[in-house]
Amino acid sequence: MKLRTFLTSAVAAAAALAFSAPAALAQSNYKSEYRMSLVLGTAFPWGKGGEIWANKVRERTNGRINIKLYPGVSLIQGDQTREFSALRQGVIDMAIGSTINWSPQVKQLNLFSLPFLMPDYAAIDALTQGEVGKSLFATLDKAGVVPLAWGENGYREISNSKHPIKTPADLKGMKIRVVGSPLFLDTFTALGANPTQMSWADAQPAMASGAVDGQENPLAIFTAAKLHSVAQKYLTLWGYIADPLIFVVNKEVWNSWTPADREIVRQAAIDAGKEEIALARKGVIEADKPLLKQIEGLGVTVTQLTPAERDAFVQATRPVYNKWKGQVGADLVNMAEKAIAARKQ
Ligand code: X2X
Repeated sequence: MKLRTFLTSAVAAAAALAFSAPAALAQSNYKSEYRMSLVLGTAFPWGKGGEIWANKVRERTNGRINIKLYPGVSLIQGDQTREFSALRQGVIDMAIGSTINWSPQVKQLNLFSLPFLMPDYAAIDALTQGEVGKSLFATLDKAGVVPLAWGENGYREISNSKHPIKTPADLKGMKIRVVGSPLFLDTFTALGANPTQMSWADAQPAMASGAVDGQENPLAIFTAAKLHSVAQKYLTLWGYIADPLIFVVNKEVWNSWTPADREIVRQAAIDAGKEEIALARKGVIEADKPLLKQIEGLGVTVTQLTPAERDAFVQATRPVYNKWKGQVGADLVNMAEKAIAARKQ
């Protein structure tokens, strides 16, 4: 090889190295596996959403970002209300979390648990897909995580082992398992029940043993977790709250990725979120509600409230709504109320 040719190719090689160095360097910081925390596994829309997100990211990054699912919030020993802190600290790399489970740390997320704020799915969408959603993402960003997309757990209907619930009086003295946000204690106390906080992992054995009488969760959870087999024989459709899910990534992990990979992860979360929401609503948005038929087929008595019956629950929980409006932030709640009033049906 002539000296000139040699020098030219050496320069070209050095230039190529210089160009690819930042990307190569960045990617050498990539972990071989990223840990995604979830409360529920792939038998549920929630866990399916995690699987869909992970698969899209793996495919679109050609395996540069490899995500493993940790359902049952196993990275934090099942203690779902610690998930947000663990995310911030880096014990968890990414998560799809319920607004309920993160609301002890991010008080604004209690918005979705204000009783009877959201009358229908259009109301949920008006919040998550509008200004309220943007404001909450800004809050989460400030709180130290990177929020990417919305998903949905669903409308939380109430079940129990004792008798049909048609009026607040039917809840009197009933032991109801709730998630660990104080707002739930206020709501169920206002209804005359005896609420008790416990994790989802502890809830199922507690229902089986009769330590608690009832619980509230979306219908997709009722069927997939077979709650009829842990004495939940009565189900009332009251649609008092619904919990959205949020797709997030730990900030350091996010910053360790190239801008192109961040964009892939974000878009994959948005795409997976849409698919997950469709799964979460399947069986309940159709006119004949096939999921309800399935539940009745399991021997469960399903109670539908008349508007007047439902209103008795609205009235009984109004003081809780008003008290928590202040705690969540009156401006945010006002923004939410306006967005719901203006929603397209
Ligand atoms: O614990 C629950 O009830 C569950 C599974 O719905 C949540 O994580 C909020």
